[in-house]
Amino acid sequence: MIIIGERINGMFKDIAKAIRERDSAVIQEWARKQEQNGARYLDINVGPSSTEPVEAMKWLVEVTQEASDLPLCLDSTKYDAIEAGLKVCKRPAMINSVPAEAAKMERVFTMAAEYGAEVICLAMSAEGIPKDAESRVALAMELVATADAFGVPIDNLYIDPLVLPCNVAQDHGPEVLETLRQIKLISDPPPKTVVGLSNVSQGTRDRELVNRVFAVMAMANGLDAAIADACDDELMAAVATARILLNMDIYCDSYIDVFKKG
Ligand code: THG
Repeated sequence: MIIIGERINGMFKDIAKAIRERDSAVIQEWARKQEQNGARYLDINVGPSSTEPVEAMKWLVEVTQEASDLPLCLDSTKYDAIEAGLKVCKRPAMINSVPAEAAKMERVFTMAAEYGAEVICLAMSAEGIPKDAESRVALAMELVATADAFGVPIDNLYIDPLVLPCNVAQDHGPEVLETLRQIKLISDPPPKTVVGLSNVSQGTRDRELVNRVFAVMAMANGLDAAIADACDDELMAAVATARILLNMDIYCDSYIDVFKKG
């Protein structure tokens, strides 16, 4: 499974402060730490409180790239900020994200085609996030068809069924897992899948345990990628172990070390 390091996000107080003070050292330390621990992409999100999201995104991308060669996952609902980030990305990036809404799909898929970017597609519409798997899959199909019409190849798409905190939306858990399974049946080749893993444990006790257990359940249902805490060693070990048990890697005594080195 591909880990997209979640930590460079203004939702975290230290990152919000670093963005305000333009303190590149804090950002670059998190970039290096996540890469060393096995992240394959870095999520870049200026956070909900940024007063200048376009400038902040550009700065975050630039300073992150000074510390790491990993591809970036530009995470914002403000498409001007995403575009500012794409303009300064040295490597093809991932756009995070677009819902199944016509005007937003046009804006995002046009950018994705122009910049050769991958796209995270959210199984939600203007009406919100549906509960049942069938409705989530129907939205995924709409996103896949629209991406194709704008010239974005299916290999560049990640469907996100949208994970909600289990303490307020417990009944969504099985629907998310079923969505992951069914996405693999909608086309050949199918799109990839991704979740925001830490959402599942927001407001719960022993968050790391909740995250780890959900990660392996989602992997058993075909999950390809997760925006997650790459610095949680136990999570990374659980993911490496699940890859062995799902026959995705060859078993050997040093498999966890091998996974960490990428
Ligand atoms: N799907 C997609 N993108 C996403 C999400 C998703 N991006 C953002 C988010 N969800 C994934 N990233 C995080 C990052 C942090 C947390 C959860 C998800 C988190 N933060 C602490 C909290 O809210 O309790 C912050 C507190 C602190 O300062 O320590 O849990 O689903 N496509």
